[in-house]
Amino acid sequence: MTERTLALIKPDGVRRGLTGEIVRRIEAKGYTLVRLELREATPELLAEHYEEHQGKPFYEPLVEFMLSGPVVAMVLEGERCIEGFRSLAGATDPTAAAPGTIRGDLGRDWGLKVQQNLVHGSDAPETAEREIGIWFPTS
Ligand code: DAT
Ligand code: MG
Repeated sequence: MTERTLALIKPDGVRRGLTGEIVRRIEAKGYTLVRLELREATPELLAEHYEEHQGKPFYEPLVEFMLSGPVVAMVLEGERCIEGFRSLAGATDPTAAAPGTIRGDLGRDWGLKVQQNLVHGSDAPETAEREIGIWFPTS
């Protein structure tokens, strides 16, 4: 089934000049870029985006990190692209993420926990719809 997902290049990816490499991998996989924008997140937007993580010990540092620079927000489209982009991204911890994945090939632990893991991808159809609405309310 054709579906849409929200993908983000986090501030570490933009800062390290990996935007092109990450977008290249998405396009090489065959997903369509429906939206792509360089954006500054806000505390309000991130509170909604990371609603499920509010109250967890890593929540505040995560939000602070996500506010540390611009992010690239994208809407991708394709058959099973929610699962497919998560697979391209790799496991949450970039040190443990498999080689061949974005996090596994391009990320590692920089001494600031696993939050610097380059990308975000929605994890289910309901989450994707919710997150696309948060980042692209006009779509
Ligand atoms: P994912 O981004 O793989 O969907 P998640 O939704 O569980 O992972 O967590 C959201 C982000 O929060 C994740 O990309 C990095 C950060 N994070 C998760 N678990 C963490 C932890 N134990 N310590 C520090 N940061 C964490
Ligand atoms: Mg998640």
